[in-house]
This record gives sequence, structure tokens and C-alpha cells, in this order.
Amino acid sequence: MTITITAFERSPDGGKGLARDTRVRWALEEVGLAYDVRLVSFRAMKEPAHLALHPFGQIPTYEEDDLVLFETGAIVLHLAQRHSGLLPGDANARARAIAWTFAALNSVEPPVLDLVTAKIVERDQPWAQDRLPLVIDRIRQRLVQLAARLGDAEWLDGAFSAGDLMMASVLLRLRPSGILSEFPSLAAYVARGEARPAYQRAFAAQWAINGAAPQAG
Ligand code: GTB
Repeated sequence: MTITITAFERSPDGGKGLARDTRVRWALEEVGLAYDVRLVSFRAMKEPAHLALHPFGQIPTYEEDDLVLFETGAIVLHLAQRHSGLLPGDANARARAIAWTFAALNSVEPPVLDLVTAKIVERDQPWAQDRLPLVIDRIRQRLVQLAARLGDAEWLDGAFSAGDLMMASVLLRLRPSGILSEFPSLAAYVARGEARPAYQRAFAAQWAINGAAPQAG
């Protein structure tokens, strides 16, 4: 089996591991699969060869022999369902781990992305400063709820799962804003994810591309 994923030729985050190829790399490392990476420029992402893999012209994509996937949720669940290490054996626990994967993508990531939109895309709008506190409040509400559910548990539902991988990946995106550190139990949860050897290998692999060399411009 040959696996190839795509990633930014150079991630705008300078190696913080916040681009979405990191979560796919992490999943691949958790299940112990080797993979190749094809780096793509922003321009190449919008060209026909890449659009044939990803209809929205984004990274990451996932190729496994004749299977092509896009969307990190689909890729991580594909890996989790076919290899051991990311989903529990018990059917109900498995269903709950899948629910947490969706929760990360559908209930937590959208407000987190809104912050990026508010801070960068909408920055010059006359109403931008008025909207920002509302966006931040919505994130805080979600994190209050998530922290309440996590309590003092190590992971969201028993053993580490694809749901934790996805949730920690989404929460990591909040770290530069300082909001994550307002929630010590969630910050510790993310740190536990980052401490996993599989995450360390995934981070190092993207760092070798994005962090080690000087940034353009
Ligand atoms: N829902 C899709 C998925 O989960 O796979 C979203 C994919 C996506 O948004 N990909 C982004 C992309 O290709 C890269 S990860 N963007 C280019 C484009 O749309 O033209 C998003 C990202 C980008 C940069 C940083 N950063 O610099 O911190 C973090 C995350």
C-alpha cells in the first residue's frame, strides 16, 4: 500500500503545525503507516491536477493506491476504521469516538475558524472591532461546555481516540490567540495530545518543511 498526502509547499504558520496536514500526519503515525508527502504551492492547488483530487483546491488530500480522499475528517476516520489505534473495539464506544470527531469538526472548529476570519479576512471592515468580541464569546461558550464534559478525565471518552486527535488539533489552532490558556484543563488536554510520540513525529515532519528553513519574504 502506498500512501501520499499533500501539504503546503510552505505553511503560512511557519511550522506551528496548524495547517490541516498535521492532523492527517498524526493519524498516520498513530496507526503506524508510512506515507509520502507531495508539497503543493497555492497556485498549484487551484490547477486541474490538484482539483481532480480536491474539488475545493485545498490541502490535505490523501491517496492510497486507487483511493483518493479529501476532508480531514474523512481521512482520519478512514484510517481509524481500517487500522487499530484510533477507535475502540466496543461498538458503542466506537460510535461515541466518531461522535467526538464530528463534534470537533462541526461544533468546535467553526467558531474557531470564525476568529481567523474576523482577525484576518474582515480586519479592515468598519465593523470588525465590534464583531470580534462576539466571535470570542462564542468560542468561550464552547470551551466552557467542552471543559465541563472533559472534567478531570485524560481523554474525552475513555482511551485516546480519533475524537481526541481531532479535538486537540482544532483546539491547537486557538493557542496563538491566548484563549486556550484561559481553560487550563483544555490546555493540559492539548498538551497531552502533543506529548504523544505519534504527534511528535507528525510535528517534526511538518517542521522539517515549514519551520527549519527561513520564511519567504
Ligand atoms: N474542511 C477541510 C478539511 O478539513 O480538510 C478544510 C481544508 C482547508 O481549509 N485547507 C486549507 C487550505 O488548503 C489548509 S489548512 N487552504 C488554501 C485554500 O483554501 O486556498 C488551513 C490553515 C491554513 C493556514 C494556517 N496557518 O497558517 O496557521 C492554518 C490552517
